[in-house]
Amino acid sequence: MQLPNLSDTIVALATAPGVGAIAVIRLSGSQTFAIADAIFRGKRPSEGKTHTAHFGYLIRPDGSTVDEVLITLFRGPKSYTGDDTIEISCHGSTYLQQEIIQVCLAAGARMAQPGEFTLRAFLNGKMDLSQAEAVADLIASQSAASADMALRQLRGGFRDEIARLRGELIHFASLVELELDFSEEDVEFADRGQLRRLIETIRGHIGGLLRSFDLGNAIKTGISTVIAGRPNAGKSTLLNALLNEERAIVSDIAGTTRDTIEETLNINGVQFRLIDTAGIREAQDQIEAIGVQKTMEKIEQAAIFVYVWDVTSGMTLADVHADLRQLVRDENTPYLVLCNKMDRNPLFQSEWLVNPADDSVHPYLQNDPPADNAIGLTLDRIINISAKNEQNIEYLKNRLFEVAIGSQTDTEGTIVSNARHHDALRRSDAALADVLHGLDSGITGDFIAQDIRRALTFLGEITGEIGVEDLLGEIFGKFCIGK
Ligand SMILES: Nc1nc2c(ncn2[C@@H]2O[C@H](COP(=O)(O)OP(=O)(O)OP(=O)(O)O)[C@@H](O)[C@H]2O)c(=O)[nH]1
Ligand SMILES: [Mg+2]
Repeated sequence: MQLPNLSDTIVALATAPGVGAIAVIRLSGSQTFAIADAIFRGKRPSEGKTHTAHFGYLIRPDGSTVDEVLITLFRGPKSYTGDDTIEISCHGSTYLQQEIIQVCLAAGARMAQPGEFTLRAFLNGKMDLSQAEAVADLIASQSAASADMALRQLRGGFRDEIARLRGELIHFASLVELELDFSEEDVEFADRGQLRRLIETIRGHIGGLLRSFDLGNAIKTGISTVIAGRPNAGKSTLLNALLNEERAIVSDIAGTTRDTIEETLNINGVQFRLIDTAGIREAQDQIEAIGVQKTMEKIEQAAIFVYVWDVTSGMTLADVHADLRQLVRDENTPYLVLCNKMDRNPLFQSEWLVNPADDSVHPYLQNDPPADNAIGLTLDRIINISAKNEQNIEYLKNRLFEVAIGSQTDTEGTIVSNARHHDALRRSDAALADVLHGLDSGITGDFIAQDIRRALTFLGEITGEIGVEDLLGEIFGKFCIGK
């Protein structure tokens, strides 16, 4: 994709399209102040100081007034894009917005492409590529956790970390390359043992970043939480209780829910995508069979699996265990077992329920432990609830949060949330693995240096220092216009 002409002065609506109290139109590029002088009646923009706001009138080429506006001046390089920039705050009618943009176009600006303001900020060195991508994530964020994550990246957390890793590698790459200049003398400037330890440390670090992607991606897109179990267990009642809204149809007829129902729920600032499913059993008809099939697919893609057990149904914990073994194919998927309808079974109304975190042994685990417990069912995964009476629902929400996020949010560590970054890290890690293989098999310095350079290139792609020209169109094309 070809990059737009960066010497043009560009204009776009910066606020959301539609009617609002105020709209902001942004103008940026070398001709910004010349254009502003032509279209603004008030203090001459070109004579104004940077970072000042001025009241005046926006006028058409024929001298007629479009609107009363406030303009804010930013002289490059101290602006978002790094170029001269003016923001025009006008009254928020869609007609006025369009009219002002037309006036700017007539005076010599052109319409900005999606993400072009941020593209310029990147090319002018105002931010690196990972920060520019964080801008898009921040705009798209729908929960406190995803906004925090994007903000951390925007502030350069990831950039600094990558720069540190690269710095260490560059040092060694240059030592190894120096050896090549003295190849006849058979010297080793780069201590091989030290190099190995460094590569191992860096790989350990990259491994942590790679692992954080699951969480990062889940925070960005919402944590898919699948509610499943046998028919009539109370899954839809639970969905409603969690949402505090009568979202799904509830009835005492087994097989009420046939299609999956998806709703989002914010728990402590993290977005969960709750998915209520059709109860699992031998389907009675074709439609139900499709529903059960869909349930199985959802469980496979789930980040968290919530199994609802009706404790009035006569099902034992061993039965539950058998269900779980069958349903949870990926043993890394965290799950919770909910003993629902506890209001109707005295066994589940012991002291244990009043304080579910108490570590006294759950009556069912004590009396009826699963024979092999192959899935590692433990007490802290079992929660007594009454979906209908909304008992222990708050506790369940906290447990969902803990299971999804664990202790990972208290660490200030970097969380990778961008698939492009994940891919670059993966390739960099593979190149470093090659370095280690090379050291093991005693290959010559020039091959080792080559592999280190390869790892460096992949890391450099994350921040945009290296070889990303082809990617820019794709990355910035996903932005909204005006950013
Ligand atoms: N006493 C009691 N009844 C409950 C509780 N939770 C659900 N029920 C009842 O159990 C029946 C089934 O509830 P649903 O929520 O429709 O069950 P489901 O698992 O969605 O069922 P399907 O969609 O058919 O798979 C309804 O009559 C609910 O009122 C509970 O905590 N206590
Ligand atoms: Mg249902």
